[in-house]
Amino acid sequence: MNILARYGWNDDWDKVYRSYDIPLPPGRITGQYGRFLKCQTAEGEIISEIGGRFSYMSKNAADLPVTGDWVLVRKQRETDIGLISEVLTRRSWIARRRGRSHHEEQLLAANIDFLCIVSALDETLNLNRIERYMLLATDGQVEPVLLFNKMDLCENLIEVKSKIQNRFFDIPMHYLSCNWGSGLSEIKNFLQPQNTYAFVGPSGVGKSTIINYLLGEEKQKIRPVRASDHKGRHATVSREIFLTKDGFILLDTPGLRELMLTGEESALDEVHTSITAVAQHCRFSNCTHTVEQDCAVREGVDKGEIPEEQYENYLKMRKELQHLKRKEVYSGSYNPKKRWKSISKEQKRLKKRKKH
Ligand SMILES: Nc1nc2c(ncn2[C@@H]2O[C@H](COP(=O)(O)OP(=O)(O)OP(=O)(O)O)[C@@H](O)[C@H]2O)c(=O)[nH]1
Ligand SMILES: [Mg+2]
Ligand SMILES: [Zn+2]
Repeated sequence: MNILARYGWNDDWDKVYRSYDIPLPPGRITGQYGRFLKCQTAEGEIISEIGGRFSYMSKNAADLPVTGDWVLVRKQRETDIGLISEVLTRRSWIARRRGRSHHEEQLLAANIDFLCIVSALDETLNLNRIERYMLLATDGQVEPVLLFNKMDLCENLIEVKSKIQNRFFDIPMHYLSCNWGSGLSEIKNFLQPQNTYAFVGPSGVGKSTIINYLLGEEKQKIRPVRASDHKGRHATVSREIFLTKDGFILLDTPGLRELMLTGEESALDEVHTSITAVAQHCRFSNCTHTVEQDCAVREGVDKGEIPEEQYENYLKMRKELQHLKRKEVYSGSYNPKKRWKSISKEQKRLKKRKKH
């Protein structure tokens, strides 16, 4: 298999590439280090930077290349440093808002097939936070997978598992302990070669430890968590792609301190599927599930069919997204993601049609 295929290149990408009609070779960004990007091409790895004209033409930071992007790159003869002149249209991405007062989006990675949302089964476990990460996935057209690590630290595993199952019954999930070495072969069975898996989650949950295991070597730095507060000390500092011998493409990310949401309110329906399903039975089709009469969602919460904690988190996340929307309308800001979204939706639609 050629080297680009090992990094996820396929016929679909070839088609996209041809449509650009630019006589430069393609490559995949496998790491970011300040202003330099590591770019894997058929001829090998090229340390690259963003071409001046390209960076000038980009209206938004989100137009610039990130780890996982497929780009067009030209090696400069004098320095051997590559110049990136184009980012091929992204098929999927993960993006968050830069900060509380910003609504500018920060792209964390692109062209991801599965988002592995990692949690630790200790006191840092937070199901509300998992739902926030799930929004990241659905909004970026990525399939979420839940990984629950540090099983060895969980004292009431049966109880915890049933709570998790109750909340995330329709999402693939795996339990593991890197310390015991259990659950890891199950994950290997789940992974598919030539697919890109991004590992996200708070610092210290064991993202890099899992990746090291799958690599079969200690490529990734890990650091013990502080016993006092179970917080990691940010061992991983960059977003980087690793290829395993089995052909899995793994993208490690540093733990996020805070996950500011971005995206469409409609993406919430895919995260909170149990609420969406019950909401069909509300009396009003535009029910907000707060004050209306005959609200099936609130009834579901009262009857214990929808966990109260989930309902509260749904409202909170919705409020955050609505607030963001109002700000966006007010400032008339341009969201470039919408452009990629419509393109990639169109691509998916065409692909589906082809299959039938
Ligand atoms: N008890 C226990 N500790 C684990 C397990 N997996 C990883 N750890 C430990 O958790 C600590 C943090 O692991 P990392 O892999 O660095 O965590 P990370 O999620 O990559 O953290 P950042 O890179 O900071 O985002 C290390 O001390 C690991 O040895 C596990 O299954 N059980
Ligand atoms: Mg790490
Ligand atoms: Zn309702």
